[in-house]
Amino acid sequence: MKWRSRIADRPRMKTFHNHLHHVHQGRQEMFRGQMVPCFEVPARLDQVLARVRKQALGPVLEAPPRDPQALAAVHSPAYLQFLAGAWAEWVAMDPANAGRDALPSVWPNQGLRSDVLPGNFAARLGRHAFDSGSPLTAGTWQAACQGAWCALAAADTVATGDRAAFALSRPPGHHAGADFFGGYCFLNNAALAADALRRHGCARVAVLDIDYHHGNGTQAIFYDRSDVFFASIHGDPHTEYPFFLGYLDELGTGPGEGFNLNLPLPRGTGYVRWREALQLALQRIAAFDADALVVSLGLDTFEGDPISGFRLASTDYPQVGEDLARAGLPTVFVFEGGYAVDALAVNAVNVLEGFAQKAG
Ligand code: OKP
Ligand code: ZN
Repeated sequence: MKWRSRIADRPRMKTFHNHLHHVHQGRQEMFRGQMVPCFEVPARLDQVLARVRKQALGPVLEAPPRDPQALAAVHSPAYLQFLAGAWAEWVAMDPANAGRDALPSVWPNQGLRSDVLPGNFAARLGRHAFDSGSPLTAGTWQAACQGAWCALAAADTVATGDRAAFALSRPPGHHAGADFFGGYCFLNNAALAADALRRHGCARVAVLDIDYHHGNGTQAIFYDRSDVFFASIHGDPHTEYPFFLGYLDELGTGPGEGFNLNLPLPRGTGYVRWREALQLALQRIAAFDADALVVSLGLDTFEGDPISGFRLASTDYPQVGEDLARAGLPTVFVFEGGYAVDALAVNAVNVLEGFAQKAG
């Protein structure tokens, strides 16, 4: 009966999945002057969840809802108030808006004032956004909140003794800042998890963002803090979204100086060079002496990703998980990007299985 004990010994990781994710479903995003179908689709999560179950990664759970006040740990009250009521305001402007998503068209940049908050809804939509590619829909607030509860549940689980947990949610979170959305992200799940680990008593928490795109929201949230170290490996913002943050010389500010690490790599980078960056980031996390790790797990580093430019193969991802496990830290995985829907589930679960096997 050797096989039986082997199954029983199989390392297991809890997955908290966002069971309400499908109520957020953007219709179209602005791309090169046209409206195109959204890349960030519900099938992404459905596929990953099915594979988590198929591979028996571990228990699949829903997260208990919480008071939205919990989101104020990383988001501003004004932003949360705006997001909670945005859909109702959008429809109140014109009943026909119920059949359209809200997208901003004006922003307080280039010397315009962001310290005033106009009454006009379109103006406030732009004030709290940084791109026109992130549709705000009827279910966005509800889905984003439930995603945040998944991240917080995963953090709680890890803080109370589990070696690792997986927050499987969409919309993603790492582009969302204290008071803005963008890059398909509304609430910063990874930042909420990191902050929760701090509150649970971890003195130092590292966030490692391995999504193809720089986690500008997470960086901004922790930029002046020395208790959360942020490291990101991503497409060089000279050519890659989000363009206006993610450069090597962004080191943190004030007490946070020295606690931010950006490792931009050129479009076209393959696994060998990418892994060197991963090793460097993990060395810095070890030097920081982190007590816990949050991984912003984007799988858009995959060679087949339709909107990204690295060249990792499906067979590389188990070793990514092994390398992460070697850091030896309690680890919360937070799902971010990855748009090659057919390969996404294999790639995501490959990382988690590589981790689980190495972590034992
Ligand atoms: C979110 B996450 C494609 C243009 C890029 C924004 C990409 C957001 C990526 N039409 N739009 O980091 O995976
Ligand atoms: Zn991404």
